[in-house]
Amino acid sequence: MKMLLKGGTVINAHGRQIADVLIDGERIETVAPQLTCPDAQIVDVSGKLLFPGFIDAHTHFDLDVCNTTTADDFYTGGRSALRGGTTMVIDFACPNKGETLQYGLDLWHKKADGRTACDYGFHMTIDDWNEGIIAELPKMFEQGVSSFKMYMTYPAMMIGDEAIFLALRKMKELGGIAGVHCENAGVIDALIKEKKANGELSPEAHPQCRPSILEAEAISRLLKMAKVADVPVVIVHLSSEAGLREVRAARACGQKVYVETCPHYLLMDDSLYSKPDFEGAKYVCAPPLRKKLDNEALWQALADGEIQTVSTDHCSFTLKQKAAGRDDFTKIPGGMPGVETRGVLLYTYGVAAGRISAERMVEVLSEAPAKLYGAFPRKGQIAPGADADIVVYEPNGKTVITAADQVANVDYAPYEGTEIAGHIAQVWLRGKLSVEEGKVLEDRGGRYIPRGKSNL
Ligand code: DUC
Ligand code: ZN
Repeated sequence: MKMLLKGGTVINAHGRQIADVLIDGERIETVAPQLTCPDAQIVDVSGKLLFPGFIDAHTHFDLDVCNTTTADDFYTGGRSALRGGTTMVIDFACPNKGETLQYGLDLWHKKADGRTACDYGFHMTIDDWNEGIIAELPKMFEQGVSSFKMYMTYPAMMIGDEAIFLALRKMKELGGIAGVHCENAGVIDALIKEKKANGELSPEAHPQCRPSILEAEAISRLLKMAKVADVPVVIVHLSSEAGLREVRAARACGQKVYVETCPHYLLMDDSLYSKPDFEGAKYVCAPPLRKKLDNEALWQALADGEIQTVSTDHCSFTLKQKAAGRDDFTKIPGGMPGVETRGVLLYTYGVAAGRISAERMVEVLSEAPAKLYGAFPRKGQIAPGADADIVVYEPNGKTVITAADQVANVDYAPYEGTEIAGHIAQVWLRGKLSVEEGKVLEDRGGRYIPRGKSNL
């Protein structure tokens, strides 16, 4: 069955045109003005903006963490993502220390296969380092996993500088790319002990134990290790101007560094941790929210091309789960929901607010993650041959974000009451109308997308 989306403005990362999009099955056949095709079903999208399906390269669905499990699994998280215009997520498969990578990958397939609304891939978390894991790395590539994650904090997952360095060398040898969570674990632990000794146990203490300079220190250390290993790296969820300065310094010396940030580091600040009645817990995540000056520095960096991608770090917990830390902020599970609102927030506060162009939005939400994580040209663009993943955006009118409206399995919305410019009218996933006016029509249509090597 052919579909012809007629009269919209097609926006790719490097330009826009008023054009019709002819879809044949799962793929885009032609993009051109005034197309006719007698055997196609016509869909009028005049006046709408057509974006390539968004890719969220940083989600945590169905993750056991902090003595609990994230509120969103692949079913609820996938629906939430798709409703927000995200047609592909790349989630972090996460074996425990002592388990094999293959066990972790098989487990993530079990969690996701047949029950996810959007397409998906997996990064592999390297939270252990031994001969077995080294031997398994090439097998990950054979199964479509070309990107890896390492942590410089969290005892359950961190592996230390020596192992990080050796893993980076392996990335160089195998052509993989690693994203790293950069925070200084030791100093954070010391600051937490001080806070506890002083009886400072509310969410307000959380950002004070994780100052931005400790993100900057870890970024600097990582980048120096990557320099010696002679390999590009990704700084995931960059939160601060201090961290950005370290990236600039490395780039000035010729190093290749990719940077991801998240909507919450662009739009929210640490004053939220002081909200009364334990409300600050809603915003506990790591790295923590920073200052308004950091928000502005990151927006500028996004506009200037210093930041390549915007993902969500979607790691959702209900208020009941957050309440585990009512008497001790270190027990608040860290993370927030985000997949459902990333696109509309970027459109509203980026494009409609005049901070970035719609093309730049497409670059950071679609094309760059597709290229960085080896899914381009199949994903990340509206072009002949690509998967027909299309977000049909109505730019007129206003909508409001509320927890009551969202399909994520969470009983609060970090952006509750925020007014949005326009709304997502339709989402097409591989040629199938899968969301219409907020209603998710296809619950389990997502497919595993094996990825090749990074080509950004
Ligand atoms: N940060 C969070 O806030 N949650 C999940 C993992 C992470 O790095
Ligand atoms: Zn994360």
